[in-house]
Amino acid sequence: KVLQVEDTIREAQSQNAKLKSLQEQNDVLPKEETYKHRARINPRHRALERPQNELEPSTESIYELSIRMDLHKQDPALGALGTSAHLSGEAARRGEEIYKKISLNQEISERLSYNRTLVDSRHPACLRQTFDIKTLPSTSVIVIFYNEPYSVLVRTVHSTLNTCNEKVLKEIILVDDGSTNDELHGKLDYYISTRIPNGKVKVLRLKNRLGLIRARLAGARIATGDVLIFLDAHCEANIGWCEPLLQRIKESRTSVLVPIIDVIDSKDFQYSTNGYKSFQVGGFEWSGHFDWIEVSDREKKRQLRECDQPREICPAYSPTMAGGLFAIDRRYFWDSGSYDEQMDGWGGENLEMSFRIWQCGGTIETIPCSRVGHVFRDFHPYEFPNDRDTHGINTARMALVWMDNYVNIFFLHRPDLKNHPDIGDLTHRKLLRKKLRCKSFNWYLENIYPEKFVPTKNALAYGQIRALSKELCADDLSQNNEKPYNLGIFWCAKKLTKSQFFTLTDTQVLRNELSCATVPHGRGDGRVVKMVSCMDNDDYNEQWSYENEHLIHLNTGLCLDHMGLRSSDELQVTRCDNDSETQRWTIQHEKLL
Ligand code: UD2
Ligand code: MN
Repeated sequence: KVLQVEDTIREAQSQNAKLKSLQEQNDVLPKEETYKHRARINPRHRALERPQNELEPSTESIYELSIRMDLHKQDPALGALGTSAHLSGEAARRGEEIYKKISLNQEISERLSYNRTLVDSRHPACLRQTFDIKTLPSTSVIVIFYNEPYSVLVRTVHSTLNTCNEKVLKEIILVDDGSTNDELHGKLDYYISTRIPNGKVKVLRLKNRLGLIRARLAGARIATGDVLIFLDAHCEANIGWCEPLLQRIKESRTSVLVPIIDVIDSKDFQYSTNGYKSFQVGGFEWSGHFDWIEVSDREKKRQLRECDQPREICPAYSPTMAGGLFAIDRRYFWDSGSYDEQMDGWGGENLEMSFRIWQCGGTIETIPCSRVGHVFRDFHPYEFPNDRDTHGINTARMALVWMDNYVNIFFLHRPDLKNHPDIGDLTHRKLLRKKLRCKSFNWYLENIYPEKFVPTKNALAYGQIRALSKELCADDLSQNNEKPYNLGIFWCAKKLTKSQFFTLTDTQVLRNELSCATVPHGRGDGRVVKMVSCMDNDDYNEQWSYENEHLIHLNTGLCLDHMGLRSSDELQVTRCDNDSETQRWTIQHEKLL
């Protein structure tokens, strides 16, 4: 059966291609072709109102056929309730092949129902919440896309329609950011007009690719709902996710809200949650990247103070947001500065909005009773405009406007971006900051994210840790800091970079942004130095002292030693020896020493 379907699909595709080339050659269709395809159109769909001449009837029939084939290919049992899906044989091979190209198993996506069910992953207390639908603000859901696989995008639309109360869901606006993939044009329009007939789904087509930031702005400009909800084009919204967002905005117009983002596996489409007991909120790294952090004890206390629901379902203040999935009052979106329109491509807009909202009087909150799945991919399936690092350039724009003198820490981590010619003019955004009378970045750090480690603050020394020769430097060898790793050594970079950035704090902890240097228990004098996740309280992190160019681990009394790289490119501690050249280190910026 599957093979038959595939044959028909292949036939439809080849017809499509033939038709296209015919259209290109003559700009009209030969009579018998028109006739043949017209015969296959379902009269019910032809009767639907549609602007005249929008689509050639014969092209429609190809779409109709192709859409039916799509539906035929789907297996309602596959991936039901968000379970993982597996293929075998030829299909499995095709899945792996496409995965290598776009970091998403499109073959599986095409076989999952557009309306697949998910397990309700909310905290039980969420089920007791009630909403007065009549008084909730309405919403426009905005989904931008650039060459997303068609089935993934359509599932995003269906899951939204299935889960967001139709009384509050005013419209779904799909913004096509200049996709070049044919399926996303005529076929998508045809699908929407024939399968989603209530007119709630609109497509805004941008002639050229404008990048994620300007595409979202274009969608927001035509939106009419009271609240804007942005979603990526590869999401599956879970039951009851809409109302809690709208309810909170009704109570607090300047709150920008994010759902809990559940993970849809890009290989097998398994929808997984981390349970409902805990979830993470947004943080950032000094290199300008978003990261996930635990809800702090400080924040838990605030929740208990300020919210009369069970704490687990209370809004949780989030220092930043991931950026793709959030709800914001439409007028507040514009009043608070929307986005920096000069940001190109992808990246950086999320931290910009996060810092701006907090510094200018709003809040960013995770709403635990709202859960939406998102396909996290290992790499971007698309190229960046002019092959530029738009994430870096956009982040530099953000940092120069919002981070005050902390911008220097950002540039210490990203020397490549300092004075980058593409950063462009910032007058507008600086004016905005003035106009909105926003608070300082120091205020943000002290009040919104006091747990954030500031590498130059309360530091005895920071920067590169250089061996005597000054050619070799301590280096995290780009380990991801999620697991413990051995501290390494590498050629010193000409400019300070993230992997060689260490701090000796005034509490004598030797660390980088996330990990602290320790020496594992054991005997003997040659021992590796392990970097492990720092404890919040420095009383529990191991201490080091810096004396006469030696870095001494206090618990063991041993000295940091690169041993002339004799054994490996990992650093060790050995018995301190004043004559040893391999135990002598200088730290780039010594303060208070
Ligand atoms: C995350 C965000 C994403 C965005 C990004 C930083 C989540 C889950 N995702 O990356 O929304 O904030 O960080 O910029 O928080 N797209 C376009 N035009 C382009 C490039 C992308 O329309 O030129 C679309 C793309 O089809 C997708 C959306 O923008 O729907 C986000 O892109 P992504 O999914 O590649 O970003 P992601 O999730 O890695
Ligand atoms: Mn995404």
